[in-house]
Amino acid sequence: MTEYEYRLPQERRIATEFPGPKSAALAQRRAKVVGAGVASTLPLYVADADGGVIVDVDGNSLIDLGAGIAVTTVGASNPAVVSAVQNQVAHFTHTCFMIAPYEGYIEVAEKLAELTPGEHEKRSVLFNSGAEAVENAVKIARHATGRDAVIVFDHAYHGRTNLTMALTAKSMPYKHGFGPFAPEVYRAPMSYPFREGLNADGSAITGAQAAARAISVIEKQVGADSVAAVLIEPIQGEGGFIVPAEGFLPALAEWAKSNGVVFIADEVQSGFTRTGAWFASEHDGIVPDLVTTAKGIAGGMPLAAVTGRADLIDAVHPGGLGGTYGGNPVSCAAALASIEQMETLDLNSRARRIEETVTARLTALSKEVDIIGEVRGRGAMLAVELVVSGGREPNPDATKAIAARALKDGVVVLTCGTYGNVIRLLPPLVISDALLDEALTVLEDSIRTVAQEN
Ligand code: PLZ
Repeated sequence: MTEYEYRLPQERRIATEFPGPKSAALAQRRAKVVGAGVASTLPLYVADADGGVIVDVDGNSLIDLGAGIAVTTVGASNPAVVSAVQNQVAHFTHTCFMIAPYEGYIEVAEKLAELTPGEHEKRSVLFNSGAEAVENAVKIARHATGRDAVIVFDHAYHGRTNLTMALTAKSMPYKHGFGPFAPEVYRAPMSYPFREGLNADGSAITGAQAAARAISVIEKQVGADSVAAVLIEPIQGEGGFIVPAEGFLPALAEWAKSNGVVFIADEVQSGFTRTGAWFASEHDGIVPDLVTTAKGIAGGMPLAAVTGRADLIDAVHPGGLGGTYGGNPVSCAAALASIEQMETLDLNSRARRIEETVTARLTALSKEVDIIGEVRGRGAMLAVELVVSGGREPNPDATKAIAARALKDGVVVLTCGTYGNVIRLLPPLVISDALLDEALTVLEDSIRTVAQEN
């Protein structure tokens, strides 16, 4: 990585018990006014964040391996983003692109056309959140095809709004008690190599076989000519950082193409250099018809997009897509600065370096302890799936215990997975090598300790 100037000391510093007195006081105030349905992973309240650290109100400095769920790829206070935002707010915070348009929105759309997979003519529409982008991709696909059905997959996560809850697989906590859900959503089996059975002859199920299985469900239960879209995360995020078997995504994309079905890649979590490529779709050589993006796109400011084939997106009548804040000028300025930072700091290479370091260390550890089922992922979207000693049974208790121990020692790691048994690593890509190494040592110690207790 070329030079990145850190504002805060890049260090792990434990100043108090967790939570410290100021965080404890904030927790008390929070309980009286903030809805209980919003849960926080950390018991600490943030005062500052930069590079690879989060500093709390009591002066603790934690190493951040979560990046606010894959958002602060360029850092939580990247100087280029800060200055672009400051400059933009000093001019105008909002005019509403649907009322009085501005250049920043167009520039972001130009960048999206350049960076997303494929050389075809593209259009983009900007929104505020990942869920909103996914909803709009479905709107576009339905409008363009005149069909209703949307195919999603086991373990999928696409958001918390009514339609995206229907698209999301996991009931607790995302859907439980929140129905009824939007209709015409059908779920197909995913390719999940670690949890897949083997063929009768003991060979692993290939991506092509897993795709054939999914396609058969779609054709038998829905019918190809009713399907508007196949919607999939090229690497599943909340569902467990599941990397499908090679060939799965290309076979699905091919089937979609030959059946007039819109193939939507949800790259909200995997996009924008996270996996060592601009988009995770590139690893599988697929060119989606539509791509949804959010999170990493704007360095922490809320922005999301649907980008894709001009003929599909332009099929929608003028006025059919929009929203008051979609493509807010401050978020657009932040996005342009973030993307420029990804380019100048070459964060794709950085993500691949992080993959090498982390994978080597955790794979070595997996030979030493027997609760690591699999180490997987791409770039800086990496995961450890935890199992009951020696087998494949999910081990959510060990997972929670490991994350809690790491936190106690000043390292923030997030968990995920349908079975709650996956530790995921999503560091800001500007984290220093030294800090990443230190965080890995803490994580390894936590895993070793928990493995001994199991
Ligand atoms: N699609 C692939 O990962 C958001 C959500 C965490 P929003 N993932 C983190 C939580 O518990 O709410 C996500 C995603 C993929 C869509 C979304 C939704 O993005 O910006 O949270 O709406």
